[in-house]
Amino acid sequence: MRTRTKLSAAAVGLATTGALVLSSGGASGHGYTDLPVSRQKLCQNGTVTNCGSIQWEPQSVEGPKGFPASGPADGQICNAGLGQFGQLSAARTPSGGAWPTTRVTGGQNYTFRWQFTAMHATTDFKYYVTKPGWNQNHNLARSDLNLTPFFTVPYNGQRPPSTLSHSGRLPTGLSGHHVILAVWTIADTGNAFYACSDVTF
Ligand SMILES: [Cu+2]
Repeated sequence: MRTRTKLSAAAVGLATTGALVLSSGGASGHGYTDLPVSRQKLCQNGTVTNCGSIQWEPQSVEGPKGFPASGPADGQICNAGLGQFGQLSAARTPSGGAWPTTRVTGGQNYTFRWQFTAMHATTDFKYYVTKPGWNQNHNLARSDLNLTPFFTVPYNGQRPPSTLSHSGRLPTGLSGHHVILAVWTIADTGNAFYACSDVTF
């Protein structure tokens, strides 16, 4: 399911049959958040340019599960530790600008949404947010985050629909630019999917 595998499979598929490309696509499907819009989605839809290969596969930000005790290393949380998607963890976009933000209101419910290209058996969804005074000038790290999720959706090993929305209350006491980290933990593999969304409270 790593990109290298998929790229080589796709290359073989181009040289041989379309069926191989199709089976490769099926095996590599996963998911990402689009509400609030995630960095990988901003790269995919062209709002943020020069992101590299993530623009072709915003669903592929997959890394070890177990955050925050384990999971991707500090500075690589938003790219799930995958070097080819490193742009996602940078404090600024590839062109040096600020990541576009979604406006949200603390203390109110927000409807988070995932888009899935494969509906894996799911342990849960967890949402984290940066702390007041977080360091906005380096790659996101655990020290920037409140490591207690503000919203958890247990899923008991079920498979989600292709689009999943759930409503959770945003924390109070935050203002200005923050990052929401969404983590989709898979029940039957060692992996989870990571999505960082920039918001303005
Ligand atoms: Cu998958």
